Amino acid sequence: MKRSGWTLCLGLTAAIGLGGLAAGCFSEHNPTAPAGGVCRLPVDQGVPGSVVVPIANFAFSPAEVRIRVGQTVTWVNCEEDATSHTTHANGEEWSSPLLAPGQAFSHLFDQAGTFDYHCDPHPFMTGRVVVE
Ligand SMILES: [Cu+2]
Repeated sequence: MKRSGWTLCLGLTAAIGLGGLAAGCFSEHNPTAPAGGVCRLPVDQGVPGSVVVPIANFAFSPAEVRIRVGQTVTWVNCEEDATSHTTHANGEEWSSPLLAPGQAFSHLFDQAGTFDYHCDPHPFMTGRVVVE
């Protein structure tokens, strides 16, 4: 029974290649390993065509994204500790609740423009969405 996980990894090797697989198997079998930038987006938040802005190390990265009218930006808190963040438009076009690590917030941009935003608990965290 314990070998089933490894069997799965071996199967994936063929599908995605040795490099990606080695990392995947390692983390899967070593829960104490650092996440190494792994940031999971909840399945129901994955909007096709949307742009994901990870929040990590007290920063939106990238700080500026360019999208087209009708696209969605999804922010996801990728902090590896318990730090919560928000994404809050300076012009009040959107305002997320506090996002704990692993949580995401999406906003659909239906108008062109330049939208600056910040994080409420950490006003030094700023970002910009340019909608063309
Ligand atoms: Cu913050």
